[in-house]
Amino acid sequence: MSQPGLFITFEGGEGAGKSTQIARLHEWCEAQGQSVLLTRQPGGTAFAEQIRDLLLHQHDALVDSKTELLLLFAARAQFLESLVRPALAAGKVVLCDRFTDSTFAYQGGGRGVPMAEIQRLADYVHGDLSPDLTVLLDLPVATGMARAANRSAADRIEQEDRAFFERVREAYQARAAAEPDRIVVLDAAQTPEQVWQALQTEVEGRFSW
Ligand code: Z5A
Repeated sequence: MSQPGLFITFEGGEGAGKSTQIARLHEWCEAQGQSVLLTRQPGGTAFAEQIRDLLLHQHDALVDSKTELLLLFAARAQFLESLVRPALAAGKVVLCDRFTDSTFAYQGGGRGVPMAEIQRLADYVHGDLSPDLTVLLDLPVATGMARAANRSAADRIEQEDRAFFERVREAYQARAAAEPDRIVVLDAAQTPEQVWQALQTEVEGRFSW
């Protein structure tokens, strides 16, 4: 879709450093004079943040994978219509911590939901909207889990086992191989400064600000 703004999404497994790098890019974009919307998935609006709570908190009942998928896309539909599309139309740079590649990786790769079903929902909910750039921070699962272990208690999805996160990583890598123009893969095992240098080079090379 041709729009005045730019839509940049960040993806990766546990502890890949998305929050760290997105914060640096946010600061840098503003220093270039860009107006930035920093947001996340699931969530981003008050309504969608309530769906995020439902998705990430522990529940007594098992959450069926179809229910999880539909809640993710319900939150996403609200988020796109009320937040992202207006921001892009106003010429903003939208930086989003996770988007639909997460759904292909976690629900598709991790849970085994058929990719074609996810694609059908994505087509319906996205319409003609697609990220201009997706930054995939790729990291061995064990390294990411060790980093994540140092922070707050694991949420419902973070409690999955290592095999789940290996499937997530493989699904991300498959998507990057299928869409090399949109998805740039950065080696997230480097230091934060090295990852940032690679990210800045990529952004500067693509967008003329
Ligand atoms: N989910 C889903 O299943 N389906 C979907 O469609 C969507 C999401 C959209 C959201 O979790 C969960 O929802 C997520 C997928 C699922 N669950 N899992 N697993 P979230 O957004 O709350 O959390 P997260 O996305 O998993 O983020 P994170 O694990 O907290 O990590 P991060 O943002 O990528 O990393 P960070 O906070 O920047 O860094 C983590 C730690 O590592 C921190 O102590 C840093 O200081 C450190 N760090 C960062 N970079 C480095 C480097 N380069 N070297 C060493 N240490 C570093």
